[in-house]
Amino acid sequence: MGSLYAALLTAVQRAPDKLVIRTATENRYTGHDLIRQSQKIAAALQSLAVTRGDRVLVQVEKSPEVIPLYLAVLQLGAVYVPINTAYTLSETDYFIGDAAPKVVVVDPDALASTQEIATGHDVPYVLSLGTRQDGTLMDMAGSAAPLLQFADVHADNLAAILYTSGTTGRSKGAMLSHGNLLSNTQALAEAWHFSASDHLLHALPIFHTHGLFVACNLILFSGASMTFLPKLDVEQLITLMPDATVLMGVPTFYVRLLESPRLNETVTRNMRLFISGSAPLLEETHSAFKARTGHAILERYGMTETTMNTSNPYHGERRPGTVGPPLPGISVRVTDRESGRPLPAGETGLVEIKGPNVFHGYWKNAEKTQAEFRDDGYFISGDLGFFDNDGYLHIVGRDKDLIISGGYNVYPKEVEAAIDDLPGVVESAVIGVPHHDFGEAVVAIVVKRTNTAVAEQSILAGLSNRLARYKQPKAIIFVDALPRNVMGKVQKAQLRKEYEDILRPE
Ligand code: MCA
Ligand code: AMP
Repeated sequence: MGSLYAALLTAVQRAPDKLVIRTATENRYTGHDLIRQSQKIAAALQSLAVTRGDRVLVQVEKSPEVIPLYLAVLQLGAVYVPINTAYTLSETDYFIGDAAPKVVVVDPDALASTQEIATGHDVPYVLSLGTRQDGTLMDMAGSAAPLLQFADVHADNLAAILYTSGTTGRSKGAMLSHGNLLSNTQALAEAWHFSASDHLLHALPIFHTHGLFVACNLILFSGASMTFLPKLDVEQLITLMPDATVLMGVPTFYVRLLESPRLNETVTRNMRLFISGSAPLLEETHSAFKARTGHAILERYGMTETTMNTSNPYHGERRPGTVGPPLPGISVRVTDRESGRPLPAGETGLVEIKGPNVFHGYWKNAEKTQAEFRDDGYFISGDLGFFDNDGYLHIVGRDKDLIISGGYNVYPKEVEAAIDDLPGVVESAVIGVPHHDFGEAVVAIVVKRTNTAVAEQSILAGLSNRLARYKQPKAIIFVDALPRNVMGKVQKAQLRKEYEDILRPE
């Protein structure tokens, strides 16, 4: 197994005239055009001396043009580093400093502000890419002759670094190799029976594993096609469903689809597969969807560090509330939290993963990497679960202090640190509470200094330039003191219980 790029190129070249990517209104790329455009972008990047191992950091709005850019980076053997467009400038500053990219690509509107940050980190080039095939990168590619050669990379060479929030400090970059991504794509193509006749409705962001690797790699590798939609719009999805075969989404997609009276068996009758992941799908969502459409949503389980680990079966029972057995070639075990001893079926412990999908460590962070691997090579996921007697994995909770809101991870420590820095705040505790739409939502419990005028609005205003919108609390509660145990540790479980209904609809 070698280059992910070579595998995707071979697959796309099989049907050069086929329309691979379209939007709701435009036919954008045939296989031939997609490859040609990526080769022109590769030539443009090469003219800036981008070469093997160089990072290319990309923070742009979703558009079909991002796919040839991604392919171009892979073609050069460089490392693709996608960043959430919701990040504030101060968050972006950290990622640019940490990744030390040779090139940063941003939205045309963000060019000047990013240039300033990038200069501070000695980044040689900042280019722009807009959603209307515009920007300085497009200008350079337009006049470039397509680059036909591609880097002869090994399976262990890095293809991408994806940042995932850290439980203690700042986000860590998960280093994913060509072998990681290609092996997982092959495993998913087989497990989910993907073929050239598939058409995916793509409404996820493309800066995370789910929307980029699970969705796009799989479509290109299968010689299939997709409709690229800028964001989730359930009415648009339902309108497009009769011409599609697959949807991938986070649980919020399915909760919102069910809110539409137009969702029924007729509109979904050409669909062969609805896939859910990134956060737990409630059993009630699974059964309501089955009752309304006749389709059993296929739930799978993954992580940025490992891409996909387990999946409910394509044929056979898709068991609600479980994430299914391990994918072929991947070992998953459940161990005792303290001793690390593997546990039998039925007993809950830490979920650990080993296989060709498991990442190569955290970028510039050997210490953290070492802490999260067992001596025998298993990666400690930080999720808690158990296997049932039929080998289906049940994720029952998290050992890590993590909130997953609408499929986005929020690390309470990061939000607490930002709140605690604000004037008038003594301390805070950030928790996730049930939310009908996002699954979990961020809530902050704050202790303020006596006689200060700190209010919910002043805290939100103080956070607005520091934290991406999805990390900001949906509610702020003021208390006199945080509950602590004898060791002085804040009792988050108690807070979660106390405020579990705070965001439930009346
Ligand atoms: C938007 N907002 C959110 C979220 N999204 N707040 C909390 N959590 C969120 N996820 C904010 C907006 O800024 C806005 O704030 C308000 O909530 C309402 O926004 P809305 O228009 O409803 O949002 P949307 O554009 O419809 O987005 C909701 C969404 C989206 C469709 C659930 O967040 C989404 O696409 N999530 C998918 C994330 C994803 O791809 N995760 C995969 C990670 P205001 O109005 O106040 O400004 S990869 C992964 O986890 C692993 C590897 C895996 O297994 O896949
Ligand atoms: P990320 O750090 O964005 O890669 O998120 C990975 C985390 O998402 C995992 O460690 C799990 O906690 C969670 N996750 C992903 N898929 C599922 C699922 N189907 N059910 C429950 N949790 C999930």
